[in-house]
Amino acid sequence: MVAVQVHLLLAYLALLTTCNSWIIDPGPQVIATKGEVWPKPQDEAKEDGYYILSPSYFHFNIISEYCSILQEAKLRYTDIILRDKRIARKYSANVTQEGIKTDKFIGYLKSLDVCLSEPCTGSEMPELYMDENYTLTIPSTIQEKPLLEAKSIWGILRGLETFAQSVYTYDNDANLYLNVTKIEDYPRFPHRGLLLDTSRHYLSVSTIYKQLDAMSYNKFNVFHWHIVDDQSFPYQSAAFPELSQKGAYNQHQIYTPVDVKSIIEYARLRGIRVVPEFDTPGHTRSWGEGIPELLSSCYKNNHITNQFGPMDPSRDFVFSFLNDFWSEIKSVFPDKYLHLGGDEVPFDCWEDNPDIEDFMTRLNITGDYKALQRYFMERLMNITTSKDLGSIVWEEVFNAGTSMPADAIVQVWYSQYYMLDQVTLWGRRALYSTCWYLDHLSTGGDWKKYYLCDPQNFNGDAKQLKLVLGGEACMWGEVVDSQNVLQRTWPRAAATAEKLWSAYEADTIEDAARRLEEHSCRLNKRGIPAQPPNGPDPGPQVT
Ligand code: CP6
Repeated sequence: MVAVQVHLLLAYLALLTTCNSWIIDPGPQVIATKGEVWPKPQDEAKEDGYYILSPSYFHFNIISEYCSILQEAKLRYTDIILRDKRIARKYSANVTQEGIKTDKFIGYLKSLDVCLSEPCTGSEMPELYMDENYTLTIPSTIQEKPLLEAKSIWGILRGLETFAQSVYTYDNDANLYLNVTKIEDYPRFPHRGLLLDTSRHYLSVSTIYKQLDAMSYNKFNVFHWHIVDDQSFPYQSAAFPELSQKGAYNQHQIYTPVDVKSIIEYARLRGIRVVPEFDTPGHTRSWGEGIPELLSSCYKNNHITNQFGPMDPSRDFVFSFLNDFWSEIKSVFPDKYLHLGGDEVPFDCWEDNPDIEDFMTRLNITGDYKALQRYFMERLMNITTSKDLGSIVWEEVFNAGTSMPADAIVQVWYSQYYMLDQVTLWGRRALYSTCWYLDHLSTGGDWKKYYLCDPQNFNGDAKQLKLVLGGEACMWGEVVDSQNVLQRTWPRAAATAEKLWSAYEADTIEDAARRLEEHSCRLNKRGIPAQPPNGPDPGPQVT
């Protein structure tokens, strides 16, 4: 008898020490949703009536001319659904038909008709302003056919993602459920980007693939590849192999032409543009390892030092190099737009350099380093424009008063909304990033801060607001590499994704928190190591 009591006491003590929730009130839980889509569709009507996906028969029924992008997508999404179905087979033996046949149960869903109404050649490239609209109808009777419909292949890709997300399961019952739904969906902004920096730390090609997977699960459509910077030059150039031979961290941490091609193709199949950034004239130290003549030499007390500053605008060689370099980039990267950088140009090495001083005297801009910065970017944009390339530049280029081609796009990363007002007042198209710096960490739930930002929250007129093309979440590479970049990006970047895709104020923070709980879990199931979005309770409200 005593022995039993001791036993019980020990068990009770063990509970006290291991189950903290018995002692501490865990507070309100964020309960995950079921089958809610992230980012939230523009127009969605859902009903309680539901189907169960027929475990062994479910398939996508493609109604279109042969389209390789669509065939590949069919395989991917069949796989995503089948992965859940394998679990379903394991468990569904325990579920009786009676158990699920309530009055809301409509029937078993054997297929989804996927109808691409305009021809697809298979060689389409995603581009700015591409058509991403689609409609998804899961009808309320078995007489009608479930249908995903779009004019363009990009709309079909977005719709397949929505369909896969709409399918849900319950614990201990892994049938695949799908509610009666009618969705008409399209993006709010045409440019929805994620910046990844592969210079401060190298990211493996497989990590970039994972990022592209995760981007497609969030309907992002631009991979802004900040490929080189001061710290390393991993891009292997065919015309200038010395750049990566000397400027990469080592000869394993490079992107070969085959790697680059594969990444562009992987992105294309997911409706994602690859916009590479070769940032000049600042942030170029690694270029100088291979080709030192590109950079301005720094001077101290009228003596040359072994330090280098930004690219040297006084040398014609620099521009003839850039002309050849950008010719190669145009042939490697198919997107119409390329990112020219132009941010954070430090003037100190320009200031003490006698050749640059002479040059500025000749240009009649003595002492005006902003004018020199303008000169560099204008000459660079003459080169890119002559190659019929569109230019994206950081906000400093606009601030310096640089003349830009009419189709240039200005990316605001430092200033608040008023800069969007300025840029668009001058009739320029703009991208916003200031509020979406993923390398700035704060305690759990910091996605809320991203969710409260909106790139049209400034007092512009309708014409100005239309010039805001969207924005980008920025994952700079100083403190991330292949080991942690996915965890740090997801699900935090999902907040940006929803702001850029969904309607203005599409959801409240509280409901978004529930939906993001489900979405993170979904990313985990699909092999993306997203971190917990909320912590154990909703946390303090962000103001
Ligand atoms: N690298 C480059 C960076 C940054 C920029 N350009 C940057 C600056 C400040 C912050 C975050 C990132 N690391 N090339 C500015 C666009 Cl807070």
